[in-house]
Amino acid sequence: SETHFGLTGLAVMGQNLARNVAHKGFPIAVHNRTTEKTETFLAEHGSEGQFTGSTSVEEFVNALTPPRAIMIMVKAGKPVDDVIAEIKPFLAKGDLLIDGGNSLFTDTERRVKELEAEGLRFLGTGVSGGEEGALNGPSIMPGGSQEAYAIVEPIFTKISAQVNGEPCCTFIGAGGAGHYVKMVHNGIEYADMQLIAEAYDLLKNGLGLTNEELHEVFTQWNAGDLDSFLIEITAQIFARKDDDSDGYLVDKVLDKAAQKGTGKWTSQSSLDLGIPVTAITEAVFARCLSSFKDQRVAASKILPGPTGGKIEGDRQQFIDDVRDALYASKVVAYAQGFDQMIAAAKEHGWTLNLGAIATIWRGGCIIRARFLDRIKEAYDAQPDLANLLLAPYFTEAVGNGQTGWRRVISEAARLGIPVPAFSSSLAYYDGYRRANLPANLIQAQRDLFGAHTYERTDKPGNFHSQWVE
Ligand code: NBP
Repeated sequence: SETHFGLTGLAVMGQNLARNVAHKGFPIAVHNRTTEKTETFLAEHGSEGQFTGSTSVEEFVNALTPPRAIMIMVKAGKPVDDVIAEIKPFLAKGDLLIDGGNSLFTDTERRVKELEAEGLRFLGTGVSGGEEGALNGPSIMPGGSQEAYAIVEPIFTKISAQVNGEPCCTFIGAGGAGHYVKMVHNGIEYADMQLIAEAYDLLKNGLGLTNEELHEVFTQWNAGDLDSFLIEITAQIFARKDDDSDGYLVDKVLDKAAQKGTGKWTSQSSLDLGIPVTAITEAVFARCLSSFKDQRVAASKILPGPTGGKIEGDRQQFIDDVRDALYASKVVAYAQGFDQMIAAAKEHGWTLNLGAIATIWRGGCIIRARFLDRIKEAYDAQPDLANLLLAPYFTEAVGNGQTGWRRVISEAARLGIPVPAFSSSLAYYDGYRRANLPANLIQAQRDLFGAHTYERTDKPGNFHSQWVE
């Protein structure tokens, strides 16, 4: 049968997506800059479906019957522009290019405009789920034009993860909306991981739990409201013994967290929009601080503070408190991420369906979690919800958890255990629920030193005062 779909860039993600497409019965042409990779791929997986290999870009494009849909799975940034430039001369009007990498949304906005001006189509598509998701069903976030999406909808909705018979793929919005939403997804992933790491630190270094006990605690948490992929794999990590010693593997892993930039982009964009996205940003900074290993080792011998203290009192109570702190902070992290998407949609003229976004994050992706059903329900009930914290379910959940949340943060401060994401989430919560903040003083200061003027609580207008006689 005719082949309309092609994929170039056969690294881990590209290989697995190509196999996924073939497994679902769609014929597919494949290509990679380094030809040996294509050959190895076909030798290993060629029998899994209907593949056409190629040794040049021209041969690759010509293996496809128009309207062509070509997925690009190369490193984000300049490689994407290079690949587009190489493919373009062989395309016909109406052909579709799909960038499935983690591209910066502003690059995607530019590419959509440039290609559409030349009569071509472009979809900037977020793909989440790592290599396992790519093979067995990722969460897919396509953005660009609806008619471009219609061309690949039958393939994308088949290869994506399915939850309760619904595909984890939906058209996100115009221009760079798909990559924007994928970026926020990754930012939330950073926050989720940091919150789990803080819970781990408290339970390990505050309470003295062993890896076996941590495995038990996370396994139990995964059976409740916290049920999610990240909690599940965390439980698994604590059970893994080291191959080269009689200890556990997690204790042998160097405590320097790496990052590829999507968390940083989320924070940068939130600052541009003026939306407080504190949990994600603290998570990015926590990774930065972790990378200064040598400085931290040196400072640990110089800077005073409480060390080695332990949590006193009821152990199970503290474990439950940490669970509540984790859940409440997670709600705040998601509330902030969704707030950011609302602001970005306004800024860029996208129409985002937040309930649908929560729906496609329920499966396939790294932040998949039971809790996303609650988010979907919140937006279904109230599409113009100002903040997720105001949805009755979340108001109640955070309200019920706040006593433990506060206890955990006080204990962390007492023992000198850093919990930046827990505590900034609580600070956001307490700031957001305050009718009055001390910003009156800031306005007074600004007016005093810079004549920036201020508004009054008792009458309209802008005022300037001579503060000091
Ligand atoms: P990489 O991001 O490591 O990219 C490697 C691929 O890019 C190879 O096929 C390589 O070809 C090709 N490439 C490069 Br680099 N420069 C090129 C150029 N100038 N022209 C043509 N091809 C070029 O692969 P990945 O980890 O599979 O990720 C692909 C995309 O998916 C990235 O944007 C990534 O951020 C995103 N993503 C990854 C994951 C994950 O779990 N890894 C998850 C979600 C999204 P070569 O073989 O000839 O060097």
